[in-house]
Amino acid sequence: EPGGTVQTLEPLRSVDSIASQLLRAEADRTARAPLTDAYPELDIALAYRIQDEALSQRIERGENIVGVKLGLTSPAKQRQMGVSAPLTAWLTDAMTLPAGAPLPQDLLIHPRIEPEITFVMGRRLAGPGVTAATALAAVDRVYASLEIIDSRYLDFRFTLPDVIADNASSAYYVTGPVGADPAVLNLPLEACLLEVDGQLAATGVGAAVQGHPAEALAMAANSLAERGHAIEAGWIVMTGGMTDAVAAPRGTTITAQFTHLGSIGVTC
Ligand code: 0L1
Ligand code: MG
Repeated sequence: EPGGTVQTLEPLRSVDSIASQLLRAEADRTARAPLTDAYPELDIALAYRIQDEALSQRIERGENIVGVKLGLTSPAKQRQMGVSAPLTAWLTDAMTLPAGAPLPQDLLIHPRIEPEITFVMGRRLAGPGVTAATALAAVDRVYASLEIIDSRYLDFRFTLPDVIADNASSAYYVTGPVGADPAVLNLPLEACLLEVDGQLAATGVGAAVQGHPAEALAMAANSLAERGHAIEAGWIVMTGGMTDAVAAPRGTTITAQFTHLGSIGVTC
């Protein structure tokens, strides 16, 4: 074939090795070309097999699953990344950044930060057929959070299957100080101001996340069910960035102030 750069992905042999390559890029802080440059036939189903294999490798090295996150649930994030559908990815305890802890820049490639509404589940939630109302009824507490994302792809350039395989650019997350009863908050109207070094950088509301963050939670339960997974009691579910993500270079301070869910700051 002229050019000869397009290879054929052999799924059964390649899932393990691609998952290892992505975890290696993370450990080595080396951004790489998107998988679809070499494997244009990578589809969403195979991308989730790579994501799940990478999770198995994380568990083998001692990490514990603490929940799931959604990505690309808001129009702002979909536009920013040029991707038009949401996705789910895994959260482990290695991704937890305690409040007040500085961002471990030495472990990151090109971090960005985005504000999110995060649920802590009181009950197990299993699709299919989960609605926003049944999803919200399974929630114990709602928190503000900041997600630190760090794509393993050069310049955050990727397609939907690429970013699924890369666990939705997962790196760290910080949870805010207020755990509210979801029944007392109007989540679509819960607003957030995102500031970089005290300057307003972006604003968002809960409605940016699929109209209501509980819609995103229902979507996660239903799409995980297609792959045989449920959202377990005690897990956290991050519902997706409410605004564009902002760059988090060393030395900046990034703060999110929420209407009722308190403020969170990260020193980068
Ligand atoms: O919350 C989100 O929408 C995260 C999306 C992850 C993909 C990315 O922007 O790198
Ligand atoms: Mg996010």
